[in-house]
Amino acid sequence: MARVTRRCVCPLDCPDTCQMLVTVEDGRAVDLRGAKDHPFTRGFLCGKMAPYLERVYSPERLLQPLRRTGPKGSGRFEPISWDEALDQIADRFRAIARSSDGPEAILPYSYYGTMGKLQSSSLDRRFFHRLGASRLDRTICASAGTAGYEYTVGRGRLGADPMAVPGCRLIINWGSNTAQTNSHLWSLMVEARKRHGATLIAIDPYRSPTAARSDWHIPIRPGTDAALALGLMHVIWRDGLQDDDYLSRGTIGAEPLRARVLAEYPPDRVASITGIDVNTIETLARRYATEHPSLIRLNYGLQRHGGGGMAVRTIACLPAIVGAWRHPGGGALLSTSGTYDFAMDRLTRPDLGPPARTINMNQLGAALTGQLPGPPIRALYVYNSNPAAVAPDQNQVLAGLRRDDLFTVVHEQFPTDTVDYADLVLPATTQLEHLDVHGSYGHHFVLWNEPAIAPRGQARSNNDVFRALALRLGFEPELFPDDEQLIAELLDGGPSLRGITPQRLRAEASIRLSLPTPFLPFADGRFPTPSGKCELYSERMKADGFDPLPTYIPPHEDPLTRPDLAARYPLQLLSPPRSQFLNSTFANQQRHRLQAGDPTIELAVEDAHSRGLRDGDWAEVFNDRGSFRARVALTGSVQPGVAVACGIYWNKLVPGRSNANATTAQTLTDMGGGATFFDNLVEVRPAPDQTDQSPSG
Ligand SMILES: Nc1nc2c(c(=O)[nH]1)N[C@H]1C(S)=C(S)[C@@H](COP(=O)(O)OP(=O)(O)OC[C@H]3O[C@@H](n4cnc5c(=O)[nH]c(N)nc54)[C@H](O)[C@@H]3O)O[C@H]1N2
Ligand SMILES: Nc1nc2c(c(=O)[nH]1)N[C@H]1C(S)=C(S)[C@@H](COP(=O)(O)OP(=O)(O)OC[C@H]3O[C@@H](n4cnc5c(=O)[nH]c(N)nc54)[C@H](O)[C@@H]3O)O[C@H]1N2
Ligand SMILES: [Mo]
Repeated sequence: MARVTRRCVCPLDCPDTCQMLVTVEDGRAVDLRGAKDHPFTRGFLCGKMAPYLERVYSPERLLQPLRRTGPKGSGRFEPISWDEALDQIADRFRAIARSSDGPEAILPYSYYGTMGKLQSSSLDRRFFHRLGASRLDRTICASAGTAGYEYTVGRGRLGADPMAVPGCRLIINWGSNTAQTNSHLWSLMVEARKRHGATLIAIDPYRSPTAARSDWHIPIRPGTDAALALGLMHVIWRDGLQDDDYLSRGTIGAEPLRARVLAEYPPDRVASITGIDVNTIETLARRYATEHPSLIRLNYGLQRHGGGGMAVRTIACLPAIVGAWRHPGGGALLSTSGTYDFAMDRLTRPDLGPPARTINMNQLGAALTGQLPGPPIRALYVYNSNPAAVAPDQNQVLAGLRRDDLFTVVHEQFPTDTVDYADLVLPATTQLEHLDVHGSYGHHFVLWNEPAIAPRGQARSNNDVFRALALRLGFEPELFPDDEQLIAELLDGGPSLRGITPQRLRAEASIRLSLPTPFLPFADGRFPTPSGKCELYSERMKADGFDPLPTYIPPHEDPLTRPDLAARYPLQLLSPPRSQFLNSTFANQQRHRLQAGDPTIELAVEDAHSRGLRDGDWAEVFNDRGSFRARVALTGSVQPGVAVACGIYWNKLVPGRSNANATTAQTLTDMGGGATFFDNLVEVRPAPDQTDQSPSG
C-alpha cells in the first residue's frame, strides 16, 4: 500500500493559518492533523477543521458542472460538460464586453473561501483586469480598521509579535473573540497568565467565550470604543502617567490630543456614552499605563460600526502614549499581514486592461438592482464566497440575484444559498486538491500547500478555470502561466522574503519571514507614516476630510442620537461568527450543525420578558430591511438594549429561510468603505407559529 504524508495549510479566513499533516493511502486522504513541529500551530487544529476530511469526501460536494433548470433560487440543475459551461461563459462575457454596456457590466465577486495567494488573488485578478470588468473593492471584513490603523501607525499593518505574547503582563482583547476566532493566539495569552499572572481583559458588549474566560470583562455599549479610548487618555494625561520620552521621540500631535481629551472626555462624560462606570475607566487607565508589557489585541468587532475606522485609529494611539511599543509583545496587534512583502502587484496586475469602475462589495444589493452609477450588472461571477448568506441587506442582494436578465456563474465546493441562484455552477477543488502558498494575518510564517490528493470528480481549481476562460477569450497565454511560475513571481518580493525561494519553501513547507526575533516594529519610535512618527495628529486625515485628531463618531443606528429610530427598533444587534462555522463555511455539515444547534438570539432577561419571550422560545428579529428567526437564549450574556445572534447560518437550512443579514445594512463605515454589520437596530417579537419551525430546505 502506498502511504505518504503531505504538508498542507488550513485555507480558512482566520489569523491562525495552521499547518496540517495529511496522510494519504493509495490516493485517499485517511488522516489530517495539526503539525506538532510548527511553532504557531503546535499540533492542534480547531474543531471546525479537525474533521476537514468529512468536508473533502462529503457526498454533498459539487463534483460536476451544472446548468439551471428551475427558476432562480430553486436550486434545480442538470449536469453539463466543462466544455459547454466554459464556452457559454466565454460567449456571454464576449457578447457583453462588445455590447454598448461594455465589460464593466461584468462583476467578479469573491472573498476568502481560501486564503491561498494563488487561488484567492492571482489569475482571477489578471483575468478580470484584462477583460475590463468592474473592479471589486473587497471591503467586507477589514478595510475600516486597516484605514484607521494606517493613518495612525503607517502603511503595512505592522504590529506586535504574536510569538512574544507569553511575555505580556496585561492583555486587552478589544472587540476580539480571540478564544474562538484566533485560538492559537489565545493559547499564548493563557500561557502569559500561567507564566507570570498576566491579566486578560475583554472589552466587548457581549460576554463572548473570550470575555467569559478573561479575568476582567468590561461590557461596553456597542460602537462607543473610541469614546472609551479617549477617556483612558484623559486619565493617563490628567494623572501624568504618559511616557513623555516616547511621546516626544515617537509621535506627533501629542499636545493637541492632550488638550482635546482633557477638555472633552472626562470619565463621567465617557461613562454616559459607553455605559461603563467611572471607576472602571479610572482603574483600566491606570493599569494600562503602568503594567508592561501590555498588548491590545484589536480585532473586528469594533470596526463594524459607522465610526469603526476612527475607533481603530483612536485605540491605535494608546500604545504610543504609554510607550507600550518598547517591550517585546507590547503594543497593538490588528493584523500581521503587512509584514509580508509579497509581490502582489506582479501577481494581480492591476495595470492590465482599460480603467474600470470600482464597486464596493458591501453594496452588492445596490449594484445588482441598478442603484449605482454606470452600466447595469449583466453578469456576475462568484467564487470563494457565499454572498446570498454573508452580504449585508440580504433581501436586496436576493432581489438582484433573482433577476432573470442577470447571468450568474458560481464556482463552489457545495450547493450554498448563492449556488441556488446560479445559471451555471462550477465544481471547485478543496485545499487538499490544489497547490498554493499562504501568508497569514496572525503570525509571520510563509507556508506551502502541497496537493495531497487528485481533484475529486470533475472539480477544478479557481486558477485552472481562469486559464481555460482566458484561452477561450484569446488572452495572452503568458499572462496565465502555471501555478509554479506564479509562486516564483509572488515570492520575488521585498526584504521580508529574502532567501525564501520556491525550492526552499517546497522543501521546508513553512519558513518564518526574514525579521528580527522577537519582532518589535516600533520600539525605536520610528513609524512608516509621512512624518516618520506615530501620528496622533494626521495631516493625511485632514486632507481626506476627516478630523485630524482622534474623536468619537457615534454609530449610524445609535439609540442615543437616533431616538426616532430607537423608538421602533430599540435593540442594538450584533451578529458575530459562531465557533462551529467559519463565516458560512461548514454551516451545511452535519457535525458542525449539530454542535451549533438552532440559530439563537441572546437577550437580557428584562428585554425578553417585556416582550413576552422566555428562554427557548422562537422569536422573530426584524427591522425595515427584513427579518429572521432564532431561539431566545437567556444566558446573562448581554446588557439591556443589546442583542446577539451568532452566525452565519445558511438561509435554506434554517426556519424562515433567512439569517441575520436580512436585517443588516449596506451603509458603509466612516473610512475604508467597510461593512457595518454590527451597527444595526432591531426589534424582537414572538415568532408567529411556535410549533412549526422546521426548515423547508
Ligand atoms: N470560529 C470562527 N473563527 C473565525 C471566524 C468564524 O466565522 N468562526 N471568522 C474569521 C474572520 S473572517 C474574521 S474577520 C475574524 C473575526 O474575529 P473577531 O474580531 O474576534 O470577530 P467577531 O466575533 O466578529 O468580533 C469580536 C467581538 O467583538 C464584539 N463587538 C461587537 N461590537 C463591538 C463594539 O462595538 N465594541 C467592542 N469592543 N466589541 C464589539 C463582538 O461581540 C465579538 O465578541 O475571525 C476569524 N475567525
Ligand atoms: N452578519 C454578519 N455577516 C458577516 C460577518 C459577520 O460577522 N456578521 N462577517 C463578515 C466577514 S468578517 C467576512 S470575512 C465575510 C466572509 O464571507 P465569505 O468570504 O463569503 O465566506 P464564507 O461564508 O466562508 O464563504 C466562502 C465560500 O468559498 C468556498 N470556497 C472555499 N474554497 C474555495 C475554492 O478554492 N474555490 C472556490 N471557488 N470556492 C471556495 C466555500 O465553500 C464557501 O462557501 O462575511 C461577512 N459577513
Ligand atoms: Mo472576516
